Amino acid sequence: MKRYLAVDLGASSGKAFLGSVSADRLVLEEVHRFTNQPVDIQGVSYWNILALYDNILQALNKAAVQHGDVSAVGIDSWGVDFGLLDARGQLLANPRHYRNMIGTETMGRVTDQLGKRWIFERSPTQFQPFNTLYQLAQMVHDDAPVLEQARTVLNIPSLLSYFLSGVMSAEFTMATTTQMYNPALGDWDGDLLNQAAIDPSLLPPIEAAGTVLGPLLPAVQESVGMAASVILPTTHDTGAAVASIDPGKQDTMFISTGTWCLAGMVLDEPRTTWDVVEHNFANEGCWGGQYRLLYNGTGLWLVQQLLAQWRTTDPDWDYEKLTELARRAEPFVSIIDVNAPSLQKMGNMEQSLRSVMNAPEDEITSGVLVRTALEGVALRMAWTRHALESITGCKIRRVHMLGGGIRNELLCQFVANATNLPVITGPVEATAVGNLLGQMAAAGEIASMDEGQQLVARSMAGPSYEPRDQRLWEEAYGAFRTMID
Ligand code: LFR
Repeated sequence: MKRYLAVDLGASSGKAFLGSVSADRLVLEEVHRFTNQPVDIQGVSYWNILALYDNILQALNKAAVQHGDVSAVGIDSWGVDFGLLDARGQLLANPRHYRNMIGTETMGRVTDQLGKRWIFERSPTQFQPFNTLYQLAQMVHDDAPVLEQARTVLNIPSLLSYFLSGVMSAEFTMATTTQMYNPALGDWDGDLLNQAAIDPSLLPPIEAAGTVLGPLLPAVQESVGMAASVILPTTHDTGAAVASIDPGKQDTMFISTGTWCLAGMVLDEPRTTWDVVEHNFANEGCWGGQYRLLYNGTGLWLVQQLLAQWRTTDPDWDYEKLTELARRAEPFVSIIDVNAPSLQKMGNMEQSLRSVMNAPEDEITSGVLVRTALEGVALRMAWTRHALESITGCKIRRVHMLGGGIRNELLCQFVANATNLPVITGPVEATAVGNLLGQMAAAGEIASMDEGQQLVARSMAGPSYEPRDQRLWEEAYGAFRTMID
């Protein structure tokens, strides 16, 4: 039996799963799990890229110890961030965390200079201050010394795959998150890069998801105790997650849940009408060259941050305890927009949340804080449903939630209530599963992605939810609309 190792890097943790096909089922085996803890130095937050790489080596080694060999390894991660390599292929600096860009003026400066419409016509993704385009434009603006030495920009999965294989690459699904990729050209947009004073030669050629990079470097093979090929799966985590499910006819809204709630629909072509920009939707690349028309909303970020904050004084806090308190808390004590910029920064989340809540201090218990955050996520998803219908003209009849956030049954129920739609769920490990399917398709283990998605549907479907408490949620949605419009 052939085994494939998926390394899935999220903004707060990393996981490695072995996947194989047995008795017509996809079998997942977790081999390694680790925290992804950014490191703050003097006000700048960095990814601990060496710790991430070291954990990938540990995962490979554990797989070797348990099973002798694996056929391939593939890495996916969050979007937009990158490392810079010098002329000898050495990493020049620690990759920075995209959240440093929140509250900065660079996106405004670049869009004022080039025009939002001009940028969108070339690269029709969501305008986010942290897109690679703006991160690089900021370095240009600041005359960052590393840029002078830099010869190559690699997004995180490509950087780590390069450490393993020695091969530099870019991958289509990740490229579409940068706002430097032009779907009409099928390539980086040279005009856009030149106008932003970014040297186009920094960017390697773009490969399709499912490209085999080559074998592990000999030194890596020696250190982990096995040989394997390195494959570029769908390297953007959201793309990998969505690749794990049959996106259905255009009557289904998927929501990939985790730190973010990424909601949308899979289409054959990017949607480039101006209302996409007005609603701040993205066109992100999918396996096989399709596109997700997608809204990038805050997911469990607020709850993750509350938990991290409360744990510093009481290590007994965990998700179950938080969710139970939220379940028992008073509904709709305050309605918030979970996408508010003040909630996106790292720091004292309890205080940030309290300051956007419109309720007497003594009513804001821990349970209320968590419940307000979850209700807010669900209300944003209801808004996303209506926005998606208005942009596409399609009628959405059900929601398919996938990813780690579906473990939170309260969130799934709230999404059913807020959207007034039935919710189906699964798989929990959508990103790793989508990553595995990409490797299996590349290696010929499955004949097509469709076949893989059916395999997943047979192997790992989760519970379903029906909408409840309609009057209460409709009223809350009305209040939410008034607040954001
Ligand atoms: C989700 C995600 C989103 C992207 C955000 C930052 O993990 O990849 O798609 O907008 O992280 O990169």
